[in-house]
Amino acid sequence: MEDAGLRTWVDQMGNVHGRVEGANANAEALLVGSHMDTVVDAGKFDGALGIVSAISALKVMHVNGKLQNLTRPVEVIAFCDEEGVRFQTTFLGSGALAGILPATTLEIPDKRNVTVKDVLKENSIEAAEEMFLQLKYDPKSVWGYVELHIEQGPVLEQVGFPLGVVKGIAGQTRLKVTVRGSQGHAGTVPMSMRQDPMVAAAEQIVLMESLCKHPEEYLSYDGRCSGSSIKSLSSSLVCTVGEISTWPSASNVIPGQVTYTVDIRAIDDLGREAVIYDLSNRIYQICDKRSVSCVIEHKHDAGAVICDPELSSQLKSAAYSALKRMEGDIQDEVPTLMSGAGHDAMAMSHLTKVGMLFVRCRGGISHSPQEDVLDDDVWAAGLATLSFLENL
Ligand code: HGY
Ligand code: MN
Ligand code: MN
Ligand code: MN
Repeated sequence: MEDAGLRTWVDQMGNVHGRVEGANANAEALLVGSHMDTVVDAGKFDGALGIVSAISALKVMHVNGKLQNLTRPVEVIAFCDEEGVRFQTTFLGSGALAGILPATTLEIPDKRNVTVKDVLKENSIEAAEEMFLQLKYDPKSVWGYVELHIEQGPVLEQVGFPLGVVKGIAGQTRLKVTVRGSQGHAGTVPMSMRQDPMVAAAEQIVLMESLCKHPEEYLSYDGRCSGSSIKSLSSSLVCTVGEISTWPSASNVIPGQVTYTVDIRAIDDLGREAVIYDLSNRIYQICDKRSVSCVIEHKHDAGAVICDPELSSQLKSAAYSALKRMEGDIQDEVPTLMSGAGHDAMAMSHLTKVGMLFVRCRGGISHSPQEDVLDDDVWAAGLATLSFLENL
């Protein structure tokens, strides 16, 4: 970031910042960036591409002596812990700047040099509140937040367009379900006498899949969300069990405990809440039927976000001018699309208006080493970022 002419620092949460004041240091700042952490066994572009595009565009301006033309301060932020893989929460870095505490107590899997050890290790909310409040940005000092990100979905590839403007981001909930039964000898306990949490969890997970494929067959109108909202759910409702662990995890022991994660997303917040309410009841019913117990922890919740129309139209013109610079005239309109994936922009929307620009990614594959982009699309993304900054 320094060789792009930026003043740099790392904050207490572990976010990396690079800032240039531009022509008017008192103006509200544009924040631009994405996350530097990844999921396990990830690709190379999720998060990183947004950070590198922002730094590269500023570096071009710096090399051409144009940073002083920026009409307002611009701050690049590489957020930590957007994926929520390490502490079982998410948006820890961007949430700190936006002043939103993690939804629940943080699970710290290992006590070794935790990045924010003074706060998270004791897991004391008072200390976390103290630190989060120190990090929180003053909304009056921020003009907006823009994030460039790979689409992580198939739409841009289907429509044959390198860039797209994000209309909104689906809401998301993370649950942790712990099912407890009676641990026993695999060879001696008759099937009719088992209280096996593994089979209960398996039944719950299969149920989850069919409920999320056909919500209208499961959810009844209960005043919480309208019939139309339940109908519209199936277009965006997705549910994933990504992690499962069992204790004592030995092939000849009927498990005593099984724990699994649930990740539920939908564009409609009321619909998502109705799904979680109904699903929770069905999880408990399966436990009763199988004489096992369970605890459902609500680990994280982020409501759906609508991107700011003004920022979005500026991003659309920036994408348009980038593609014109590359290909001469372009016929089609820059597409707009929803994001099923979550982004730091969800946390930053609690602080300021947000806009996002998507870059096509091969096969829509992400959260996998197969994640890939076309060089020309990355070039277009960089040019679009540059054009956005030049027309701030
Ligand atoms: O899970 C997500 O949607 C994002 O990759 N954090
Ligand atoms: Mn991700
Ligand atoms: Mn991401
Ligand atoms: Mn034995």
